[in-house]
Amino acid sequence: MREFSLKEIKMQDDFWRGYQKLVAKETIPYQYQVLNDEIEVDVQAERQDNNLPAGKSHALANLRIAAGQENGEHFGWFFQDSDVYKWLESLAYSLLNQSDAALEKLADEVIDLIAEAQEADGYLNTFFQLTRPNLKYRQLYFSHELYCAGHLIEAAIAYDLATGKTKLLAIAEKFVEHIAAHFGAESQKIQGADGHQEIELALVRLYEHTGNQDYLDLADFFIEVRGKDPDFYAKEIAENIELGLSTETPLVNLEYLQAYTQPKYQTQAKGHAVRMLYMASGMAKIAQHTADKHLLAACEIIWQDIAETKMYITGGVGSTVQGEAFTSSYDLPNETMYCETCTAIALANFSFEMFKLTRRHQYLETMERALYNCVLAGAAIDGKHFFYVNPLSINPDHCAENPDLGHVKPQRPDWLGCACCPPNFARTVASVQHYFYTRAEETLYVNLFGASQIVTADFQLQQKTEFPYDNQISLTYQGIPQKIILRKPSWWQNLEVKTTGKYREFAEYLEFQAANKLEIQLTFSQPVKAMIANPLLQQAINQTAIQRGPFVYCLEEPGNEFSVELCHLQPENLAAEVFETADILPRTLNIKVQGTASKRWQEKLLYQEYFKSETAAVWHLIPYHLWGNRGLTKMKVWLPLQSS
Ligand code: FUB
Ligand code: ZN
Repeated sequence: MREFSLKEIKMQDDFWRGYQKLVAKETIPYQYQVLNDEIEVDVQAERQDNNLPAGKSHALANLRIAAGQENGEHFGWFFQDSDVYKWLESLAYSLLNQSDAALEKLADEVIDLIAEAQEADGYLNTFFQLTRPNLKYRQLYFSHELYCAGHLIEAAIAYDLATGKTKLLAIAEKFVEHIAAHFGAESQKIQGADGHQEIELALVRLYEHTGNQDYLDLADFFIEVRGKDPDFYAKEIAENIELGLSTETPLVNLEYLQAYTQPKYQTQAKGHAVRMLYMASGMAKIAQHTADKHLLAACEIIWQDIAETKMYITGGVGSTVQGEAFTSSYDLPNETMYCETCTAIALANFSFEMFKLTRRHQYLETMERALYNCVLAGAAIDGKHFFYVNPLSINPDHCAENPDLGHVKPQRPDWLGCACCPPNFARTVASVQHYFYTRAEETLYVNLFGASQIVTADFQLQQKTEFPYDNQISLTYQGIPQKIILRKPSWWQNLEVKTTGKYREFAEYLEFQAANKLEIQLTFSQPVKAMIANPLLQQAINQTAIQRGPFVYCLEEPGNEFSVELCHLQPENLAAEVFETADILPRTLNIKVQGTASKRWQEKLLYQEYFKSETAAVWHLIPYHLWGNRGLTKMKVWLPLQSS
């Protein structure tokens, strides 16, 4: 199965296209100003730790210093360059959605700067160039040299696609040449992998873009070499000391780096969550091209471990700030969680790659959950404020006082010292259409819903719908005869299908046979669902989360008479009402449910003997991704069940 080119699909809906316009108009110009330190913004450290870089981005300044255009020192994280690359990638996708000469000019200038910063031999990483040039590729236990290279590659592919300009691609390929000269199976080359996965999936994308098999082989090498020699990092540290290149003697956590064994033997999601998921996406992409059964089996079992035991209902993952990591199964704390925006992006990607690999629809459900909830929560509706971690329950007072919540921000900051999430959000939204449709042989897959159009050399498909605001979809197909497989999401009910052709209905999809023309009309309902968790997930025990369509809902203070902690719901008697407002987004689907409010708060006592004391209450819920857009507020996703 393969993706369509982003040139072939256009979003036309209010929802995603609305977000894409916001990204083009507000987010991309704003992010440039931040990366260029040209506006006063509050750049916060991602958690309470005075040693972390904060106060400014300096990402473009680092490149200017490396290019010899400016004097100064490197500032920020050792992967600060990747912020610029992800910004460029989002800009490129945005140009595909709508041309913008001013943005394109800005991108060309940044690309010229990157070219100047690149060393003559192809190496490019401002942190190592400016702070420790003799340790290039020698501190892989933490280094993000290849992570940054991966983001450079992804940006270069996007910019080539959008503009046909190949300067950035040439920079990226020259860097890859340098990497290939230093890493590889040959004994004289480095037999280890970078501290943060990303190069693997990017190299497969480069292979897909250029057809150069060497890139696929190099991607495969990086997956194969990780964890092959679990002592690799200890040896590199010892060698640096021996050669007098460094005195650093860090303790390397192999689980954190997914380097405790080779990825193909891994059976659980362990360690740093984004690293894990970027690696798994790379593995799935390689398996698509090599049919490697070991990689496929590992991907399937890792995905299952996540989706069945380690994923929040919002599609975020990562249960602890310590190592930004997965913990054990069924450990999903709602207040101290990590749920970094990047994890949801990575989970959507991994799930999509698994769908392309196996054609199994379960992957699309998870991809959709991540996209419509945790990913979108990553940015405010002004497109200029960003969450790094995405709580499912918050009390701003607790955040202010409790050091264990130092990473949980009650409001989206202007920017972050570790700014991986904001441009990741932008590139994901700007390219969201690539998740909507896929193709294999003579089959077209419709994966997601939203007004959009595909135009290729051999067919056209128009999806007309007001979804998510309405419950009807019409599809008009014209082109070569082919099968159309339309996903049936788990949240559809009362489906009615009308078509000018024949179709068969399966549990998870509808299959149509299109001659040269086909019309399909679907009507369905999106009932308000009271979700419950597996009882092994004790952090959600005796609670319910409200979901409608792909959206998980939450309670926050505005619009509610009682404090959110007092809410109790009885799923059988929700009497839910869905209503559209212009409260947050111009079109927001809110939900009103009947429930009760505990009156025990009237007592001053902290503890007392049980007594039943509830009063009827109407609760107003909003889509989770929109929380935190109306000032400082408490917020909750999981709501206690009313005692009977
Ligand atoms: O290390 C690069 C990125 O920064 C990771 O993916 C995030 O988790 C954050 O640590
Ligand atoms: Zn991030």
